[in-house]
Amino acid sequence: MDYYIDKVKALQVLDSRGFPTVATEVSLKSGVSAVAMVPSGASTGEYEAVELRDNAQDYAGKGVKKAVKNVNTLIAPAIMGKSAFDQEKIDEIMIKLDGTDNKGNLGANAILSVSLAVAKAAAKQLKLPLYRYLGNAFSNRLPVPMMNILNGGAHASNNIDIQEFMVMPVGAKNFSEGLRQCSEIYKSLKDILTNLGKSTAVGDEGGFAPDLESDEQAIEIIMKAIKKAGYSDKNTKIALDAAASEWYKDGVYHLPKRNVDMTTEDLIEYFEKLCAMYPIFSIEDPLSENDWNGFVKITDTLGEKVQIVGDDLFVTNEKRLAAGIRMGAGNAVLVKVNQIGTLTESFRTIENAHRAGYKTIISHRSGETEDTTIADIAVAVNSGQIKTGAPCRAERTAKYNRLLFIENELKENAKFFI
Ligand code: 2PG
Ligand code: MG
Repeated sequence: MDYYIDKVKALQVLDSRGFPTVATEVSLKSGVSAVAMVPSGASTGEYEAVELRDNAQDYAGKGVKKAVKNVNTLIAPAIMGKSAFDQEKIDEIMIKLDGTDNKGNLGANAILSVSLAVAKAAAKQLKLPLYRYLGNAFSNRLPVPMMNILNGGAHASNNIDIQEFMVMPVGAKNFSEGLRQCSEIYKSLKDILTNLGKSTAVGDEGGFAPDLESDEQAIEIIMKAIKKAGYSDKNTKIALDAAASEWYKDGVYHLPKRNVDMTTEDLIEYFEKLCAMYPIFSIEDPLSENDWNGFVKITDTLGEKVQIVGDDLFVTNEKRLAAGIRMGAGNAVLVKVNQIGTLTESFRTIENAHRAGYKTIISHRSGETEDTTIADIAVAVNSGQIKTGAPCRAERTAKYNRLLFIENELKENAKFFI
Protein backbone atom coordinates (compact mmCIF):
# COMPACT_ATOMS: atom_id res chain seq x y z
CA MET A 1 0.00 0.00 0.00
CA ASP A 2 1.02 3.54 -0.73
CA TYR A 3 1.03 4.64 2.89
CA TYR A 4 3.24 1.85 4.18
CA ILE A 5 6.61 2.79 5.58
CA ASP A 6 9.27 2.02 3.04
CA LYS A 7 12.42 3.62 4.38
CA VAL A 8 13.66 5.09 7.65
CA LYS A 9 16.97 6.88 7.61
CA ALA A 10 18.54 8.87 10.43
CA LEU A 11 21.58 11.10 10.52
CA GLN A 12 23.39 13.38 12.90
CA VAL A 13 22.71 17.11 12.39
CA LEU A 14 23.33 20.19 14.55
CA ASP A 15 21.06 22.01 16.97
CA SER A 16 21.13 25.73 17.80
CA ARG A 17 23.88 25.30 20.39
CA GLY A 18 26.08 23.59 17.83
CA PHE A 19 25.56 20.20 19.47
CA PRO A 20 24.60 17.13 17.48
CA THR A 21 21.00 15.94 17.38
CA VAL A 22 19.04 13.27 15.53
CA ALA A 23 17.24 13.92 12.24
CA THR A 24 15.18 11.14 10.66
CA GLU A 25 13.59 10.90 7.25
CA VAL A 26 10.66 8.53 6.87
CA SER A 27 9.63 7.60 3.32
CA LEU A 28 6.42 5.87 2.32
CA LYS A 29 5.78 3.49 -0.58
CA SER A 30 4.07 6.37 -2.38
CA GLY A 31 7.38 8.21 -2.53
CA VAL A 32 6.20 10.80 0.01
CA SER A 33 8.80 11.51 2.69
CA ALA A 34 9.25 13.77 5.70
CA VAL A 35 12.05 14.78 8.03
CA ALA A 36 11.88 15.47 11.76
CA MET A 37 14.62 16.81 14.03
CA VAL A 38 14.81 16.47 17.77
CA PRO A 39 15.40 19.36 20.22
CA SER A 40 17.49 19.23 23.39
CA GLY A 41 17.25 20.85 26.84
CA ALA A 42 19.85 22.42 29.13
CA SER A 43 17.87 22.65 32.36
CA THR A 44 16.62 19.12 31.93
CA GLY A 45 14.30 17.53 34.44
CA GLU A 46 15.51 14.59 36.46
CA TYR A 47 12.59 12.46 35.27
CA GLU A 48 12.87 13.13 31.55
CA ALA A 49 13.27 10.28 29.09
CA VAL A 50 16.91 9.59 28.23
CA GLU A 51 18.64 11.59 25.55
CA LEU A 52 21.21 9.12 24.28
CA ARG A 53 24.67 10.67 23.83
CA ASP A 54 27.83 8.90 22.67
CA ASN A 55 30.12 10.17 25.43
CA ALA A 56 32.91 9.71 22.93
CA GLN A 57 35.67 12.08 21.80
CA ASP A 58 33.87 14.09 19.17
CA TYR A 59 31.62 17.01 20.07
CA ALA A 60 32.83 16.81 23.67
CA GLY A 61 30.89 13.62 24.22
CA LYS A 62 27.67 15.06 22.81
CA GLY A 63 27.57 13.03 19.60
CA VAL A 64 24.37 11.08 18.86
CA LYS A 65 25.77 8.44 16.54
CA LYS A 66 24.53 5.64 18.77
CA ALA A 67 20.99 7.02 18.62
CA VAL A 68 21.29 7.40 14.84
CA LYS A 69 22.46 3.81 14.58
CA ASN A 70 19.56 2.66 16.75
CA VAL A 71 17.13 4.25 14.28
CA ASN A 72 18.85 2.80 11.23
CA THR A 73 19.51 -0.71 12.46
CA LEU A 74 16.89 -1.45 15.15
CA ILE A 75 13.86 0.83 14.73
CA ALA A 76 13.82 0.86 10.91
CA PRO A 77 13.38 -2.91 10.47
CA ALA A 78 10.79 -3.02 13.27
CA ILE A 79 8.43 -0.52 11.62
CA MET A 80 9.12 -1.25 7.98
CA GLY A 81 5.94 -2.06 6.04
CA LYS A 82 3.67 -0.64 8.77
CA SER A 83 0.97 1.90 7.96
CA ALA A 84 2.09 5.47 8.60
CA PHE A 85 -1.46 6.16 9.82
CA ASP A 86 -0.98 3.79 12.72
CA GLN A 87 0.83 6.32 14.90
CA GLU A 88 -0.06 4.70 18.21
CA LYS A 89 1.00 1.27 17.03
CA ILE A 90 4.31 2.52 15.67
CA ASP A 91 5.04 4.39 18.90
CA GLU A 92 4.07 1.30 20.86
CA ILE A 93 6.44 -0.89 18.80
CA MET A 94 9.31 1.50 19.57
CA ILE A 95 8.44 1.66 23.28
CA LYS A 96 8.41 -2.16 23.46
CA LEU A 97 11.60 -2.46 21.45
CA ASP A 98 13.30 -0.12 23.87
CA GLY A 99 11.93 -2.03 26.83
CA THR A 100 12.73 0.52 29.56
CA ASP A 101 10.61 3.07 31.41
CA ASN A 102 12.78 5.96 30.34
CA LYS A 103 13.75 4.97 26.77
CA GLY A 104 17.28 4.45 28.00
CA ASN A 105 18.11 1.70 25.51
CA LEU A 106 17.26 3.22 22.15
CA GLY A 107 17.24 6.83 23.36
CA ALA A 108 14.23 9.15 23.44
CA ASN A 109 16.00 11.22 20.78
CA ALA A 110 16.10 8.22 18.42
CA ILE A 111 12.48 7.27 19.10
CA LEU A 112 11.07 10.80 18.91
CA SER A 113 12.72 11.56 15.58
CA VAL A 114 10.89 8.58 14.07
CA SER A 115 7.62 9.27 15.87
CA LEU A 116 7.47 12.84 14.53
CA ALA A 117 8.67 11.96 11.03
CA VAL A 118 6.00 9.24 10.70
CA ALA A 119 3.26 11.74 11.59
CA LYS A 120 4.61 14.29 9.15
CA ALA A 121 4.81 11.73 6.35
CA ALA A 122 1.27 10.54 7.09
CA ALA A 123 -0.05 14.11 6.92
CA LYS A 124 1.76 14.68 3.64
CA GLN A 125 0.37 11.45 2.21
CA LEU A 126 -3.14 12.78 2.90
CA LYS A 127 -2.17 16.23 1.61
CA LEU A 128 -3.24 17.67 4.95
CA PRO A 129 -1.38 20.26 7.00
CA LEU A 130 0.17 18.59 10.06
CA TYR A 131 -2.08 20.47 12.53
CA ARG A 132 -5.16 19.21 10.70
CA TYR A 133 -3.90 15.62 10.54
CA LEU A 134 -2.98 15.59 14.23
CA GLY A 135 -6.09 17.54 15.21
CA ASN A 136 -9.57 17.73 13.75
CA ALA A 137 -11.91 20.07 11.89
CA PHE A 138 -12.03 22.31 14.95
CA SER A 139 -8.29 22.68 15.43
CA ASN A 140 -8.37 26.38 14.63
CA ARG A 141 -6.89 28.08 17.66
CA LEU A 142 -3.58 29.87 17.33
CA PRO A 143 -1.56 29.85 20.55
CA VAL A 144 -0.79 32.98 22.55
CA PRO A 145 3.00 33.27 22.59
CA MET A 146 4.80 33.15 25.90
CA MET A 147 7.77 34.97 24.46
CA ASN A 148 11.04 34.78 26.30
CA ILE A 149 12.77 38.16 26.06
CA LEU A 150 15.17 38.12 29.01
CA ASN A 151 17.26 35.14 30.11
CA GLY A 152 19.01 34.08 33.27
CA GLY A 153 19.64 30.83 35.13
CA ALA A 154 21.17 27.95 33.21
CA HIS A 155 20.43 29.66 29.89
CA ALA A 156 22.75 32.63 30.34
CA SER A 157 26.01 33.56 31.97
CA ASN A 158 24.67 36.73 33.65
CA ASN A 159 23.78 37.28 37.32
CA ILE A 160 20.02 36.55 37.10
CA ASP A 161 18.61 33.44 38.79
CA ILE A 162 15.18 33.18 37.15
CA GLN A 163 15.70 31.37 33.86
CA GLU A 164 13.08 33.01 31.65
CA PHE A 165 11.20 36.30 31.66
CA MET A 166 8.44 36.23 29.07
CA VAL A 167 5.73 38.51 27.72
CA MET A 168 2.26 37.37 26.73
CA PRO A 169 0.13 39.52 24.40
CA VAL A 170 -3.18 38.56 26.02
CA GLY A 171 -5.03 41.57 24.63
CA ALA A 172 -4.05 41.15 20.99
CA LYS A 173 -6.88 40.48 18.57
CA ASN A 174 -5.12 37.72 16.65
CA PHE A 175 -1.86 35.80 16.47
CA SER A 176 -0.04 38.07 14.04
CA GLU A 177 -0.92 41.15 16.11
CA GLY A 178 0.24 39.32 19.24
CA LEU A 179 3.50 38.40 17.60
CA ARG A 180 3.98 41.98 16.46
CA GLN A 181 3.33 43.20 19.99
CA CYS A 182 5.95 40.85 21.46
CA SER A 183 8.53 41.71 18.80
CA GLU A 184 8.00 45.43 19.37
CA ILE A 185 8.46 44.95 23.10
CA TYR A 186 11.62 42.92 22.42
CA LYS A 187 12.97 45.77 20.30
CA SER A 188 12.13 48.42 22.91
CA LEU A 189 13.76 46.26 25.59
CA LYS A 190 16.92 46.25 23.49
CA ASP A 191 16.81 50.05 23.24
CA ILE A 192 16.32 50.44 26.99
CA LEU A 193 19.19 48.09 27.79
CA THR A 194 21.44 49.89 25.33
CA ASN A 195 20.57 53.26 26.90
CA LEU A 196 21.37 51.86 30.33
CA GLY A 197 24.74 50.72 29.01
CA LYS A 198 23.76 47.09 29.58
CA SER A 199 24.73 44.15 27.46
CA THR A 200 22.34 43.12 24.71
CA ALA A 201 24.05 39.77 24.18
CA VAL A 202 21.47 37.03 24.10
CA GLY A 203 20.97 33.71 25.89
CA ASP A 204 20.25 30.34 24.32
CA GLU A 205 16.65 31.18 23.44
CA GLY A 206 17.40 34.66 22.16
CA GLY A 207 16.33 36.66 25.21
CA PHE A 208 18.73 39.37 26.36
CA ALA A 209 21.05 38.36 29.15
CA PRO A 210 22.30 41.51 30.91
CA ASP A 211 23.74 41.69 34.39
CA LEU A 212 21.17 43.49 36.58
CA GLU A 213 20.78 44.41 40.23
CA SER A 214 18.09 41.83 40.85
CA ASP A 215 15.51 39.58 39.25
CA GLU A 216 12.90 42.23 40.14
CA GLN A 217 14.85 44.80 38.16
CA ALA A 218 14.52 42.50 35.15
CA ILE A 219 10.73 42.69 35.47
CA GLU A 220 10.87 46.48 36.05
CA ILE A 221 12.81 46.94 32.84
CA ILE A 222 10.42 44.69 30.93
CA MET A 223 7.47 46.75 32.24
CA LYS A 224 9.22 49.86 30.89
CA ALA A 225 9.76 48.12 27.56
CA ILE A 226 6.07 47.24 27.39
CA LYS A 227 5.14 50.88 28.00
CA LYS A 228 7.74 52.23 25.60
CA ALA A 229 6.39 49.98 22.84
CA GLY A 230 2.91 51.48 23.42
CA TYR A 231 1.35 48.62 25.37
CA SER A 232 0.20 48.23 28.97
CA ASP A 233 -0.29 45.76 31.80
CA LYS A 234 -3.85 45.32 30.53
CA ASN A 235 -2.92 43.83 27.18
CA THR A 236 0.48 42.38 28.08
CA LYS A 237 1.17 39.99 30.91
CA ILE A 238 4.39 38.57 32.30
CA ALA A 239 5.29 34.90 32.50
CA LEU A 240 8.26 33.52 34.41
CA ASP A 241 10.09 30.23 34.30
CA ALA A 242 12.01 29.97 37.55
CA ALA A 243 13.37 26.50 36.64
CA ALA A 244 13.71 26.06 40.39
CA SER A 245 14.80 22.41 40.17
CA GLU A 246 18.18 23.88 39.27
CA TRP A 247 18.31 25.53 42.72
CA TYR A 248 17.20 22.62 44.87
CA LYS A 249 19.46 20.36 46.87
CA ASP A 250 18.76 18.44 50.07
CA GLY A 251 15.56 20.33 50.80
CA VAL A 252 17.07 23.81 50.38
CA TYR A 253 16.92 26.21 47.47
CA HIS A 254 20.25 27.78 46.74
CA LEU A 255 19.95 30.60 44.21
CA PRO A 256 23.48 30.43 42.81
CA LYS A 257 23.79 33.83 41.23
CA ARG A 258 22.44 35.85 44.14
CA ASN A 259 24.09 33.36 46.44
CA VAL A 260 21.12 33.09 48.82
CA ASP A 261 19.45 30.10 50.41
CA MET A 262 15.68 29.92 50.59
CA THR A 263 13.10 27.49 51.92
CA THR A 264 9.96 26.44 50.06
CA GLU A 265 8.00 28.94 52.18
CA ASP A 266 10.47 31.76 51.42
CA LEU A 267 10.11 31.11 47.73
CA ILE A 268 6.32 31.01 47.82
CA GLU A 269 6.35 34.32 49.69
CA TYR A 270 8.77 35.73 47.14
CA PHE A 271 6.51 34.76 44.23
CA GLU A 272 3.46 36.09 46.07
CA LYS A 273 5.26 39.41 46.40
CA LEU A 274 6.17 39.45 42.71
CA CYS A 275 2.57 38.64 41.75
CA ALA A 276 1.31 41.49 43.94
CA MET A 277 3.69 43.93 42.25
CA TYR A 278 3.53 42.90 38.60
CA PRO A 279 0.98 41.61 36.09
CA ILE A 280 2.19 38.02 36.28
CA PHE A 281 0.00 35.57 34.40
CA SER A 282 2.08 32.44 34.72
CA ILE A 283 4.94 30.94 36.76
CA GLU A 284 6.64 27.79 35.57
CA ASP A 285 8.56 25.51 37.94
CA PRO A 286 8.42 27.97 40.86
CA LEU A 287 9.61 25.03 42.96
CA SER A 288 11.61 21.88 42.39
CA GLU A 289 10.53 18.72 40.59
CA ASN A 290 10.90 16.93 43.92
CA ASP A 291 8.97 19.47 45.99
CA TRP A 292 5.43 18.16 45.41
CA ASN A 293 4.11 19.62 48.66
CA GLY A 294 5.56 22.99 47.79
CA PHE A 295 3.81 22.83 44.43
CA VAL A 296 0.51 22.04 46.14
CA LYS A 297 1.02 24.95 48.56
CA ILE A 298 1.82 27.50 45.87
CA THR A 299 -1.13 26.29 43.81
CA ASP A 300 -3.35 26.77 46.86
CA THR A 301 -1.96 30.24 47.48
CA LEU A 302 -1.65 31.64 43.98
CA GLY A 303 -3.40 29.16 41.68
CA GLU A 304 -6.73 31.05 41.60
CA LYS A 305 -5.10 34.04 39.95
CA VAL A 306 -1.90 32.71 38.45
CA GLN A 307 -1.11 29.87 36.10
CA ILE A 308 1.26 27.49 37.92
CA VAL A 309 3.06 25.40 35.33
CA GLY A 310 4.81 22.10 35.87
CA ASP A 311 7.70 21.53 33.49
CA ASP A 312 10.43 19.53 35.26
CA LEU A 313 7.69 18.50 37.68
CA PHE A 314 5.58 16.69 35.07
CA VAL A 315 8.11 16.12 32.25
CA THR A 316 5.15 15.55 29.86
CA ASN A 317 4.71 12.22 31.64
CA GLU A 318 1.19 10.87 32.01
CA LYS A 319 1.93 9.28 35.38
CA ARG A 320 3.58 12.30 36.92
CA LEU A 321 0.77 14.51 35.65
CA ALA A 322 -1.82 12.11 37.12
CA ALA A 323 -0.07 12.36 40.50
CA GLY A 324 -0.10 16.16 40.23
CA ILE A 325 -3.78 16.24 39.35
CA ARG A 326 -4.62 14.01 42.32
CA MET A 327 -2.66 16.21 44.71
CA GLY A 328 -3.59 19.57 43.19
CA ALA A 329 -0.04 20.43 42.19
CA GLY A 330 0.00 23.14 39.55
CA ASN A 331 -2.82 23.98 37.16
CA ALA A 332 -0.97 23.74 33.85
CA VAL A 333 1.56 21.51 32.15
CA LEU A 334 4.41 22.40 29.86
CA VAL A 335 4.52 19.95 26.97
CA LYS A 336 7.91 19.08 25.49
CA VAL A 337 7.73 16.10 23.17
CA ASN A 338 11.33 15.09 23.80
CA GLN A 339 10.77 14.84 27.54
CA ILE A 340 8.68 11.75 26.95
CA GLY A 341 9.84 10.64 23.51
CA THR A 342 6.76 9.83 21.43
CA LEU A 343 3.90 11.77 19.94
CA THR A 344 1.37 9.28 21.28
CA GLU A 345 2.45 9.74 24.88
CA SER A 346 2.62 13.52 24.48
CA PHE A 347 -0.95 13.60 23.16
CA ARG A 348 -2.14 11.39 25.99
CA THR A 349 -0.66 13.81 28.51
CA ILE A 350 -2.27 16.76 26.73
CA GLU A 351 -5.65 15.04 26.65
CA ASN A 352 -5.50 14.12 30.32
CA ALA A 353 -4.45 17.64 31.24
CA HIS A 354 -7.36 19.21 29.36
CA ARG A 355 -9.78 16.71 30.85
CA ALA A 356 -8.65 17.68 34.36
CA GLY A 357 -8.96 21.40 33.60
CA TYR A 358 -5.20 21.89 33.39
CA LYS A 359 -3.91 24.27 30.72
CA THR A 360 -1.24 23.12 28.30
CA ILE A 361 1.65 25.11 26.88
CA ILE A 362 3.43 23.52 23.95
CA SER A 363 7.13 24.23 24.30
CA HIS A 364 10.46 24.27 22.51
CA ARG A 365 13.76 23.33 24.18
CA SER A 366 16.67 25.67 24.71
CA GLY A 367 18.53 23.68 22.06
CA GLU A 368 16.35 23.73 18.94
CA THR A 369 16.41 23.15 15.20
CA GLU A 370 14.44 24.44 12.24
CA ASP A 371 11.83 21.74 12.86
CA THR A 372 8.41 23.39 13.34
CA THR A 373 6.33 20.45 14.57
CA ILE A 374 5.48 22.10 17.90
CA ALA A 375 3.69 24.94 16.12
CA ASP A 376 1.37 22.43 14.45
CA ILE A 377 0.87 20.52 17.69
CA ALA A 378 -0.19 23.72 19.47
CA VAL A 379 -2.92 24.31 16.88
CA ALA A 380 -3.85 20.62 16.58
CA VAL A 381 -4.74 20.36 20.27
CA ASN A 382 -6.10 23.92 20.65
CA SER A 383 -3.58 24.41 23.40
CA GLY A 384 -3.90 28.19 23.43
CA GLN A 385 -0.28 28.80 24.48
CA ILE A 386 3.17 28.23 23.00
CA LYS A 387 6.60 28.89 24.43
CA THR A 388 9.19 29.20 21.72
CA GLY A 389 11.73 31.89 22.54
CA ALA A 390 12.72 35.31 21.29
CA PRO A 391 12.11 36.67 17.79
CA CYS A 392 15.78 36.93 16.86
CA ARG A 393 16.98 33.42 16.23
CA ALA A 394 15.90 31.45 13.21
CA GLU A 395 15.22 28.22 15.11
CA ARG A 396 12.65 30.21 17.16
CA THR A 397 11.20 32.36 14.38
CA ALA A 398 10.73 29.15 12.35
CA LYS A 399 7.93 28.25 14.78
CA TYR A 400 6.41 31.75 14.81
CA ASN A 401 6.56 31.92 11.03
CA ARG A 402 4.91 28.52 10.72
CA LEU A 403 2.09 29.84 12.92
CA LEU A 404 1.75 32.89 10.67
CA PHE A 405 1.30 30.55 7.72
CA ILE A 406 -1.30 28.52 9.61
CA GLU A 407 -3.16 31.69 10.61
CA ASN A 408 -3.14 32.80 7.00
CA GLU A 409 -4.47 29.44 5.89
CA LEU A 410 -7.26 29.38 8.50
CA LYS A 411 -8.41 32.90 7.55
CA GLU A 412 -11.56 33.94 9.46
CA ASN A 413 -11.69 30.58 11.23
CA ALA A 414 -8.50 31.36 13.14
CA LYS A 415 -9.14 31.92 16.84
CA PHE A 416 -6.75 33.43 19.35
CA PHE A 417 -7.24 33.06 23.09
CA ILE A 418 -5.85 31.15 26.05
C1 2PG B 1 12.48 25.16 30.01
C2 2PG B 1 13.22 24.95 28.73
C3 2PG B 1 12.69 25.67 27.53
P1 2PG B 1 15.40 23.65 28.57
O1 2PG B 1 13.04 25.01 31.11
O2 2PG B 1 11.29 25.39 30.00
O3 2PG B 1 12.55 27.04 27.69
O4 2PG B 1 14.57 24.99 28.86
O5 2PG B 1 15.07 23.22 27.19
O6 2PG B 1 16.83 24.04 28.76
O7 2PG B 1 14.95 22.63 29.58
MG1 MG C 1 10.98 25.21 32.17
